Amino acid sequence: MISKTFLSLSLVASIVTGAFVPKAPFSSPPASLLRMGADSEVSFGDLDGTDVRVGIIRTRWNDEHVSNLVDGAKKALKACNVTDDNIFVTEVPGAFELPLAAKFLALSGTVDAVICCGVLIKGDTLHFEYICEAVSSGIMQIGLSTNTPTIFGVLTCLNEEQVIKRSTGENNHGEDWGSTAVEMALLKNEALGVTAEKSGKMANLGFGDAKPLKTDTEKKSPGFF
Ligand code: RBF
Repeated sequence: MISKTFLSLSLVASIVTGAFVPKAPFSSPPASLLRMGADSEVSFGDLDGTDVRVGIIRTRWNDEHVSNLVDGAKKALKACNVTDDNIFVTEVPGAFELPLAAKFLALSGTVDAVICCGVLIKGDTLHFEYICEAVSSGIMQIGLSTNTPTIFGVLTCLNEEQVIKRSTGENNHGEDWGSTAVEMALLKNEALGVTAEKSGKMANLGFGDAKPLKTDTEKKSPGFF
């Protein structure tokens, strides 16, 4: 009952503000603009992250592998025009600490997206299972509760060989995470009707003719996030 009411309110608020108008089917960028991610499982359009600020939170556990992933993420951010000044890197001890640090960073309001970067390798005990579950659901919750796109940049592998395959060379998953962070930051801005500071343009990610919200009342409309 409560969730039905909430959904109806969200829908009404979205229609009233006119800011969140999904197109069906979602338009995809022309093939010429597509860049393939690591292992070619996902493709990305032409993302302009000129005004996007990204926080990377990385673990010291599995330091070497995580550094490779962070390098991959930075490479993709730069390919999307994110400037060095707009990339912030913070460390935490292990993956279990990632969600809370992501929450602090998201609440600081200083970034448009957060990438949580770590590597979990299965050992002989049940720690792996507990930490994987806690970290993945924790990171999801931070995105949903703070409205800051929070990227799950954590490899959960059975052994080091699997980690190396996914964190080096052409198959560095960090690159996907960098592009995903920019896409989600732009998508959030588009959904909220925020135009890019420099170009004054809206990203074209499928939310239709989003118009900037005009009044504080519209911005605080119940049910809209
Ligand atoms: N943190 C990681 O980021 N990756 C790991 O593979 C990892 N393995 C762990 C295995 C054990 C047995 C323990 C006790 C901790 C491990 N941690 C790992 C650290 C964990 O994420 C966290 O930093 C600590 O549990 C402190 O909260």
